[in-house]
Amino acid sequence: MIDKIHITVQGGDGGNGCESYYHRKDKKIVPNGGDGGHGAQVIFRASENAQPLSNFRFQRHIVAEAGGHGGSNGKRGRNGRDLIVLIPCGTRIYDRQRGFLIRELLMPGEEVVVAEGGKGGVGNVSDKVPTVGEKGPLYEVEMTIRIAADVFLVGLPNAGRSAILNRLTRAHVKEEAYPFTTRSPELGVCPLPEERQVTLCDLPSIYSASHEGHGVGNDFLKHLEKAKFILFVLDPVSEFADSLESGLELLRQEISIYDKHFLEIPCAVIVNKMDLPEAAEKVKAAAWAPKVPCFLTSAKTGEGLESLKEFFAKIIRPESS
Ligand SMILES: Nc1nc2c(ncn2[C@@H]2O[C@H](COP(=O)(O)OP(=O)(O)OP(=O)(O)O)[C@@H](O)[C@H]2O)c(=O)[nH]1
Ligand SMILES: [Mg+2]
Repeated sequence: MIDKIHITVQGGDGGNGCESYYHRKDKKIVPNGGDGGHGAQVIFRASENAQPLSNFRFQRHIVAEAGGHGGSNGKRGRNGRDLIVLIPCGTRIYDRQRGFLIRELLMPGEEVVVAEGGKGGVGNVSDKVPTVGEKGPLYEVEMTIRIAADVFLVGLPNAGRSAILNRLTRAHVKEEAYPFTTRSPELGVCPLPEERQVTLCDLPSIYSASHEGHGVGNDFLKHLEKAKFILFVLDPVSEFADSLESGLELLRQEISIYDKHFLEIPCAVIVNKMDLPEAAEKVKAAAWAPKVPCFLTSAKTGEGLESLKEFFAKIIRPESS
């Protein structure tokens, strides 16, 4: 899933002013060139029916309509028609060159002018000096979106997050026996009783050096800003942590480095791979009891996944499903 895209946005060029003369019967020459029309602006509008950000890959340069050129007899060129670009609600729009946030559009119908149109040129009517229209300004824009899922799966590499997402939803995310398979957030919808559902998001893995940019980095943690719930997925036989406790502590530490408020998001723990005898033994020996709800699961056999769904039904209120 693409959550960030770079594009260029350009306002429409202004139309040129016209230089023309009217030869009167009394031999007098009267300048009568009209002004050029103004170029159109590019307006981004939030909409629930907008295409996903990924579709902008096929439309990297957005340009608004140019203004018409002025004509003789003082005829003014027409103004370009503004270009409305629908973008998903929750998109943040940044000016990349000047490095600031232009706006975050949250609610449907909210809009912002991203590129203004160039002014139309002046015609030579009334002896003015004719000018060409202004070029529409060009901006390099970055759009990012926060994923609005109910539950985010956070874990060390290879813990089985993607496997759990695939078992609970109809997602077909790649699961492999090596770490860092998932490189961008993946979504799936898990059906619950009474026609309810919960949206799950599998985030790429984090480990002790994620905040230094290693692995897949930690930029994707921005999506936790909208998280209602975090499920920490732990692997008892992980090579990235000595124990379940230290694994959870490492995950909590990494998310708090990104934003300490993330520690306040309600959470639960999944101890996965319970079908492996060595995992089951380690869990038994550790006799660890985290302070938050804990589920013992196996994405391979399906163990514990029904209890997890029952838990989702409790934590996700009907109106938000
Ligand atoms: N035995 C067993 N293997 C599992 C289980 N869950 C996942 N696996 C395996 O563990 C490996 C990693 O699973 P993934 O789902 O790709 O793990 P991930 O947490 O998404 O890992 P990355 O995205 O690569 O960081 C795969 O080979 C899975 O088949 C489980 O419950 N039991
Ligand atoms: Mg994965």
